This record gives sequence, structure tokens and C-alpha cells, in this order.
Amino acid sequence: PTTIYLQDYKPFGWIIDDVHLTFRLHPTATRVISRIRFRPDYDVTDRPFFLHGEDLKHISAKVDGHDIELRHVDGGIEADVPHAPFNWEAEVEINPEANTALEGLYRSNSMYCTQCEAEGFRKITWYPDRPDVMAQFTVRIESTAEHTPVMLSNGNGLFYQQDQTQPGAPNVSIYQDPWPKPAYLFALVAGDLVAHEDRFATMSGKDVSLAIWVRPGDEHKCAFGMEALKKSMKWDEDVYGREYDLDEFNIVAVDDFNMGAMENKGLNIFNSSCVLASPETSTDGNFERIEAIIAHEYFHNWTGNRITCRDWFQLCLKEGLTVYRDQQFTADMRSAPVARISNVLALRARQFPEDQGPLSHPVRPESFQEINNFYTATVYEKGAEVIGMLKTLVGDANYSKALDLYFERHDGDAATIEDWLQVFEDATGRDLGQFKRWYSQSGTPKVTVSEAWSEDGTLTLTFRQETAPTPGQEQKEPQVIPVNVGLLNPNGDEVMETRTLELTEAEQSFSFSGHSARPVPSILRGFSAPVILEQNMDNARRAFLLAHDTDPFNRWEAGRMLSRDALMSAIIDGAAINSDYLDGLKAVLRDDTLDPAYRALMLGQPTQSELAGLLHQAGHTPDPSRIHTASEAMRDAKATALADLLPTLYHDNQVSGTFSPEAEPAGKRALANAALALISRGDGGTLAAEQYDQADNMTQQLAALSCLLDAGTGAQQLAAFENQWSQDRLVMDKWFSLQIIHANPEDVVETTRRLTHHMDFDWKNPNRFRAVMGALQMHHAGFHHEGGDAYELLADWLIRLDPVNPQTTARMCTAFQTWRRYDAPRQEMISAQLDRIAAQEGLSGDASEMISRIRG
Ligand code: HT7
Ligand code: ZN
Repeated sequence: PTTIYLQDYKPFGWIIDDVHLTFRLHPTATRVISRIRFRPDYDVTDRPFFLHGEDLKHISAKVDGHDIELRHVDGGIEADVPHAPFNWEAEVEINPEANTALEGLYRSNSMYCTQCEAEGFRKITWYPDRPDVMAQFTVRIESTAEHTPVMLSNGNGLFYQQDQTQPGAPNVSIYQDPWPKPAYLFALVAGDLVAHEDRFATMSGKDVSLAIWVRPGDEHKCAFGMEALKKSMKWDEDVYGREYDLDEFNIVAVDDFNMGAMENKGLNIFNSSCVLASPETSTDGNFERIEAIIAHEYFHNWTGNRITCRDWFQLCLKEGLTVYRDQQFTADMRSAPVARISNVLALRARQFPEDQGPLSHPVRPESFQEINNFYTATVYEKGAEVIGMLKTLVGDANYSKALDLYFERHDGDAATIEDWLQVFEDATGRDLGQFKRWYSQSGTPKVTVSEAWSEDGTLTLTFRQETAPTPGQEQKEPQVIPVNVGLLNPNGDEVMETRTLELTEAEQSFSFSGHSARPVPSILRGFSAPVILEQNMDNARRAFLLAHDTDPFNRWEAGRMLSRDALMSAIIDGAAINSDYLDGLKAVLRDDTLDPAYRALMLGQPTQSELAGLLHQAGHTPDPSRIHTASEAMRDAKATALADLLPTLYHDNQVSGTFSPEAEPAGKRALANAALALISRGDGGTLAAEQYDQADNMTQQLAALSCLLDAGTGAQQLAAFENQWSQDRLVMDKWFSLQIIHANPEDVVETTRRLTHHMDFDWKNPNRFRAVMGALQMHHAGFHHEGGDAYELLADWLIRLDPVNPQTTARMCTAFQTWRRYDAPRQEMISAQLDRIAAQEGLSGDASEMISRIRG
């Protein structure tokens, strides 16, 4: 495997004016004819003419009308071409039906579809498949089959013909995209699709046709996605001044897809799970996620498409910024505190383990073998946190000024992180040299804070920051860490509003004077930096902040820390769950001035895998079985302590009338269902069974079924659920996952194995594979159950999937990334499975890079 380095970047050497592609679609033998106008980049003259290409059957290649000889080299071809402008014409044949990797042009349910990011275009034709080569594309699609009445590509539709008069005459459609783009944004879709259509008038009065294309029968699942799209278009105009730039915007839903969705210019392609929604089949969580993903892909039109990345090392330039923008959108559409807490929960669950384990890498990596392995929580979510910190440091007005300058200066460019930071430096006059370390230094900084009070009325906070070594980075330098702090007096009134302290040194103190009584600091409000905060705080102080903090994030965090510490003591010392936490929780839950969604989050507790990480950090070897027991004990303690309150929470938060996925009713359902989960621990599932019978939407149905499975009384409902939904793939994914998630640890492997024999376990479909194998690895106590059967089962399936779909296999290998946390027998068992996978003949580059990094 070849390693590619950021420092080795070299421009391509030629400029492309335009690209004309003709596709003659055929399930097993599609012809692709490319006509490309190249001209030398006269600044760069020292390199051979190289075009990428993989799995292409070469038919012909001509330069200025004359056949040309190609030299086949690793990953593509070289040719001797004139050192002057020339016309390239080539024809290749590809086999969409055989393409199970879902990169390039492939078939899903007899529909043609493409996925080109990051390096899939090279599986379509010979081309400089790199993001810094931008060109205008015109695409002609021909198909003789009657099951491709709809044929779409990027940009605006110019021509469409369905000739039914002459037998065998092809359907033809032509699309032109006026905006230069890199090949990774190319898309083509053809199939028997129906549209849910709408229109949007942009801020300058341009009329845009919008369509969501789906398989016949799914039309009723498009309305929510369409509303989300229009809200996103309006929000980007209002908040960032960004207007849409084509006459049409198409979204297509596809069942077989490696990730969530793809922002191809004017033709977004979505995993059907991330766009199709209806109250009967989708939970509130699904609706919220769909809204965020539609926004995310739409926002890429400016942050990613109009301004793209110079090379794949700059991936966070588009992904970090676009995640940040979609998080802002969700905060505006729904509750900002709830959105922030949810983002931090996701960061701690996915990014922290990555950054503290063998896969740790900088937000902007400096080398890779397979770029697909770097679409990570670090690039996306930590990348977004870095932008949030930048905004906190420069302030809202300067952030807007910098963004305006970014769009003005770099529209049409393939840009770098240096360009991005330069814009902020120019807009604000601020030196961001030290801040840039957030892009190059991996690992989660630990910030330790101590307090000193002097009787002259001064509180001094002393901060120390340090980051543990990570792969390839032994020494760490201090980073710029914005720490938002507020102060409360002993009565619980705020005496200092939130202020941003800028940590730049390894150790630094800040004093706050003029206080008549010792104030209580609320530190890292809003989780203003992606760090681990170590604060020596007793339960009484945490309970005080849980009761009084005016910052909703830190109020929630105080409760979280109480429950975390209670769980840790239960795991380590077998201690009973302490009453400070339960009393504080009760008071918050009783306060019905608080948003139900926020109160539902208060009822949550750290996951078992998070606890394993915390134990490891604290120098203990996590025992999955003890963690499981303590987590269950915590739920029992809550059920008992809140017994009087739970029925009220349940009944007061019932929502009647037509289902609405809006934040307010969804929040009520979340609180009622969190209460139901605790009630079910005491009533054997009676109330949950009632809810199951009455449910007219998936949120209520699934929540009730989960409670019943936990109570061990859901067999009949589980069968009824399967019967009711057997024809709906997305709902059946839930049915598969649910049984594993709610199995007892000792039954997890057997349940998983049984499900892999189910006739609907279509393991080549990434959603179904993830529904089963993703649930297996997420069940902490089941996955790490003694004996190591789960490790072996997952490894068996990864070995089987790898030749079919390396990208999904490699992502799923991350299940093993935390292996060094556990005891010696578990480490040995995991290590044996990693070795077994690594030893497979023909193992993909994707999986082999992941396994060798995880092994360390
Ligand atoms: N930019 C896209 C990332 C992506 C992807 C999507 C679907 C299938 C394979 C993919 N490889 C990379 C999605 C996004 O971040 O918006
Ligand atoms: Zn993205």
C-alpha cells in the first residue's frame, strides 16, 4: 500500500476547460465516452500526463482525432501528449451490476446510481480524479431499457427524449452544469423513479424547481424532506447570504449506499434512510436526523462545491465547516441547548474514543493510504468544534465578516486550511498561528482547573492543559483554548455573566475580584472547547450547579457528572447510587418551566462504553459485566426514587391529535418515553403494552416495544411488528437492531447469529449489515462478553464483507479500536481476530490500513 503525504502536494499540470460525457447505459456493459479539452498549466511543466482509472475496460483513446498509445501504470494511465491545448477522446466499458463496492457507477434495485467521493470517478472513465481539477461538465445519457424513464445528472436539464415510436430507439437526456466542479461531485441516476416536486423562489427572485426522486410506492415519504430542503435554502440565505445557483435541485433516494448522503452538484444522492420519512415508519430521532442531513448536503453547495478542497488532506475545510453550519441550523430550527447537548454527547461517544486510541489523527491528517478511512468523527465533528472555537474567539460579527470574505475571495477555488485561516486573520487582524495547532495536533487536551479564594474578594482560577501522546506525536504544544466561564453567588444568582478566557499557555491563572462572598464558577459553559475538563468538585457543588446554573449546557453537565461519579463508585467500590444525584434530578424533572426535551436528556446516563473509557483513563481496567450491572442498578435507583413523579411525567406529556415531528411535540414524546422506560422496570411492561397497542406512529410503537423487550415480555409484539412491517426495509432495519440492543449480554451473540440466518438478512445492503453488526458492537456488555464469541462473529462477517464492500468493512473495523482498554484475555482474543482478518488473502487496502492502525 502507498502512503500519500500532505507535504508532497503537486498540481496536476493541465487545465481542463470542459468535459463532455456520453453514457450508453447497460446493466453489465455500460459504455462511457469522454471528450475533454486539456491545456497545459504553463507554470507546471515537469510531469507526465497521468489520468486515473480503475476497473475500466479500455476501448479506445484519441488525441486530436488520432489514436494514442497508453502506458498502463499503477492506478491509471500515462500518455505522451502535445505541450499545447488538445482534445482527448476515450471510450471505456464498465460493469455497474458487478460493482458491489458502491463506488463509481453501480446498480441498486435495478436503478443506476453513482458515488464518486472521494475517488470513485476513476471507476467511470480515465480522468484526473483529484479535487483541484475543476471543469464544466455536459452529460448525455442514453438508455434503451424501458425501466430507465428518468435519467438525471448534475446541473440543469437541457433535453429529454423518450422515443416510443421507433422500437429500440434510446431514451436520451442531456444535462449541463455551468459551474466548474471536481469529478468527485459528478453524479448520474437512471431508473424508474417518481418525483415529489416543489419550487423555491430565491432571495433574488430566481425560481428553482425542486424534486425528491424515489421508487414508486415511496412518494408519501417525501414531504418532510422537501420542507427541510426549503427551510435549509432559506436559512442559508438569511444567515450566510448564500443563494442557490441552478434552475433545478434534485435529491434521489437510494437503498444501497455506503454513507448517509452525497452533495453532488444539483443532484444530491441520499441513503433512503436519510431522506424518506413518515410518522408511521420514522421516529422523532429519524425526522431530526433527516432534517440535519438534508441541510448538511444543501449547505455543501457553497462550502464544498463552490469552494472545494485542494486535496483530500483539506477534507475538514468542507466537512468541519458544513457540520458546523448544519449544527447552527438545527439549533435555530429546534432548541439550541438540546442541540448543543446532543452534539456533545455524539462527540464524546464517537470522537473522544477515536482521539484517545490508536486511530487518533489530526483534524487535518498529514498522511493516508486510503482516504475513505478519514471520513471520521475527528474530521467532521472535531472539525466543527474547531470552527465553533474560532467563532467564540473572534466574536459573531467578525465571524460573519470573515465568512463573507471567504466566499468572495475563494469562490471557484480549490482551497486549503491556510486560505481559510488567512481570511480570518485578514478580517480580524488576529494572529492565528497558535490556533492552527487545532488542525495539526491530534488528541483530546485535558484541562485541569483549581480555585483559590482570598478574603479580599478575589477568586483565582488556575488552568493547566496537557495532551497525551498520540500515534506519531509524542510531544504536544499548548493550544488556544477558549473557556467560557460564569460566576454564581452562594444564593444561586449569577454575579458574572459568561466571559471567554483564552488559554494559550501550559498553565495560566485568571482572577475575578470584587466579590463579597466566594462565588461558584461555572466553567466551560456551552462546552466551549472539545477538551476533557478535570475539576475537583464535590457532590454538593455539582448539585448546586444542577439546581442553579443559568447556562443550560453546564446545568445538564452538572447532573451528568453526578450520575457519572455515582456510576463509577458503583463499578469500582460497589457503592449504592448516591442521593445527591437523585434528589437533584427529581427537582429538575419537576420543574415544568423546563423544556421537556431538555428534561428527557437529564434522565439519560453515560453509556457503558463511555464508562469503560472513563475507567481506563482513571487507571482501572474496565469490566464490562460490572459496568452493565451498575448501569442497570442506576436505572433501578432512578425508577425507585422517581416512582411518584414518573406517572405524572408520562401522562402530562402525552401528545394528541395529528402527528407532528416538530421539536415541541417530539420533546414531549421523548420525556414521556423516558418515563415509560423507568415505569416498565416496575410494572412488568403493562403500560408499555398499552402504548404499543394504541400507537399510531413509529416513535410510540418503537419506544413501547423497547420497554417490552427490556422487561422480557415483548415476544408477541416483536412478531406482530415483523408481520406488520416486513415489506418496509427501513423499519425492518429497526426490527433487526432492536433485538440485539435489548438482548441480555449473554444472549447477544446467539441473537445476532440467529438474525444473520433470517431470510431478510441481506448482508450486501450496508444499512442491513450495519443494523445487525453495528448493534452487536454497540452492545458493550454483549460485545465484550467473556469467551470472545462476539469478536469472532464480527470478524467472520468482516472477512465475508470485505471483498464485496471494502469501505463499509473498514468503517466497521473501528469496533475494535478500544481493544487496549480491556483485560489481558480480551486483548488476546481481539488481537487474534485482528490477526485473522489481516491474514486474509486479497484483503482490501481499506481494511488492511484500518487493521494495521488499530493494532498500532
Ligand atoms: N461528502 C460526503 C462524504 C462521502 C460519502 C458519502 C456517501 C458515500 C460515500 C462517501 N464518501 C464520502 C457526505 C457528506 O459529508 O456530506
Ligand atoms: Zn459533508
